Amino acid sequence: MQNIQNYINGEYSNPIQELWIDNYNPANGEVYSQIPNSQSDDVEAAYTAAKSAFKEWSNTTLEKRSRIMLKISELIEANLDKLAEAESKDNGKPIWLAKAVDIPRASSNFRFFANAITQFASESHESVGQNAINYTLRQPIGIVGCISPWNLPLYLFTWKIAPAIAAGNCVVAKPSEVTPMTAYLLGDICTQAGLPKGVLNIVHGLGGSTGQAIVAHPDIKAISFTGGTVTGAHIAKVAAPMFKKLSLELGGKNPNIIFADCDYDDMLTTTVRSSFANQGQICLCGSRIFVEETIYEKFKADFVERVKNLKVGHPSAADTKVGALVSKPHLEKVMSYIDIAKEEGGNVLCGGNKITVEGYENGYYLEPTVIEVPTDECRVNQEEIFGPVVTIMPFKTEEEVLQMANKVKYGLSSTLWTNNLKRTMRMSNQLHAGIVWVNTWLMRDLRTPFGGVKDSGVGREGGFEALRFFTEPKNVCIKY
Ligand code: TXE
Repeated sequence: MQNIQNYINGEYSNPIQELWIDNYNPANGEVYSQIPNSQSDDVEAAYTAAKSAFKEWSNTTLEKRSRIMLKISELIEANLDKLAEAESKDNGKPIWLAKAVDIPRASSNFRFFANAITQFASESHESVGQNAINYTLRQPIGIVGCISPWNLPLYLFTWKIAPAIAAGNCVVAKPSEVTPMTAYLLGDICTQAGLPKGVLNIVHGLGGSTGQAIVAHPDIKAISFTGGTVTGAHIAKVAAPMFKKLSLELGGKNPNIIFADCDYDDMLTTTVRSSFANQGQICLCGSRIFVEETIYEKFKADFVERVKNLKVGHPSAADTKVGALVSKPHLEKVMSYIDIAKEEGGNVLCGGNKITVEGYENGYYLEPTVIEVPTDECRVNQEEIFGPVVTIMPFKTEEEVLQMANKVKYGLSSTLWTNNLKRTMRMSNQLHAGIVWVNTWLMRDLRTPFGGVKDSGVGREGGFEALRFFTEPKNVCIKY
């Protein structure tokens, strides 16, 4: 049994009150490690370490910050196999996916922000006729909190930490209690890279105890959070009276809109991926598929055939396309939606059942599931399921599909398949979403703003948006 420890002031330590939580391997349902359930005293220790590091770190040259971050990036790459194995064991995702996407992306996050900070410029405004010049200082906030979820563990953890420290802040960070392992390993990598003690502090534990203590800490002045919408709303409530800066990246129920004039094969292949990548546990997955009536029956047949052929299996098997869901409660939540769909008159075209993988009978495996829904207003079409379950239904006109696409409380991403330029422009303008992909999905350029509208959150991450979030602008006006 491997015990995970907090990483505070550059050192690993047990939680002060010695409270521990079991950590499960979703591929076989077994407890394989224990993690701290840190309390407010642990968070206070992390805060104190961050505070004592802040003066020096915020005055460290950009070149030096950048050099250390590039070293972290290199070390993540050098530990690719070890980190990918840990991620896969913790999360249930296929190991090839962790190796090809999650861990390389964590490395890119540090590399990207190591470079971005050296290009981050602020504005100046000459007050013509008044003999004055204004310039804007972009100062680090101080101590910031980063709280991340379980679906893309190291990828999303570093997506917050990298811009935070690049901008000169010191961080108290909490990964999800469901997938703590790669965040734990990151501590050692930061030490090896020469990150000064206290710049990054990692406390493990439950949302209601550790996470709550970070959000409620009066001197942690900004919170960057990715997770569920209900949790995001709670965090906003706790943080509001303290006027904290908040970046909330929450859930999604993203439309995947397919017009008959699209490049069909490309669309079909990508739609399988956008539906079931990472077991459908990505906030950007296209979980509501709308297909133009004239190609609906053909699409339905082709899509279901492809989905039936997706191999569900142990995350370490090379041919596994769909691994295990992250946890037992999550599997149960996702399966409950399949029952709800049936009650609502949905037609399960394929999947819908728990799978037993030989040798791993207690793992959390579910067949990729496609549900044809009678109306866009049913619960499975409105609520975030966050698993390998998608809905499909036909549409007749652009106006009709636009209305259905927008008629949900979420607004994270949208995917549009068409070769009609005017329609692309019209629809991109009108879709309620922070991101619109046209003839592609999850193509990311780290310079672009990332985030959602409506219940998908507030604020944007990515590029200079993230550096703006993690700095306070100060206007200096000099009369001469
Ligand atoms: O997320 P939580 P859960 C969605 C998805 C999923 C649902 C719930 O629909 O089924 O959310 O998942 C920490 N104060 N997404 O319950 O609880 C928690 O410890 C401070 C979408 O697992 O939001 C973890 O570190 N922190 C999503 C993080 O918040 C708190 C990814 C996220 O956990 C806290 C994951 C509190 N009171 C789930 N309570 C996405 N946007 O990609 C919990 N946390």
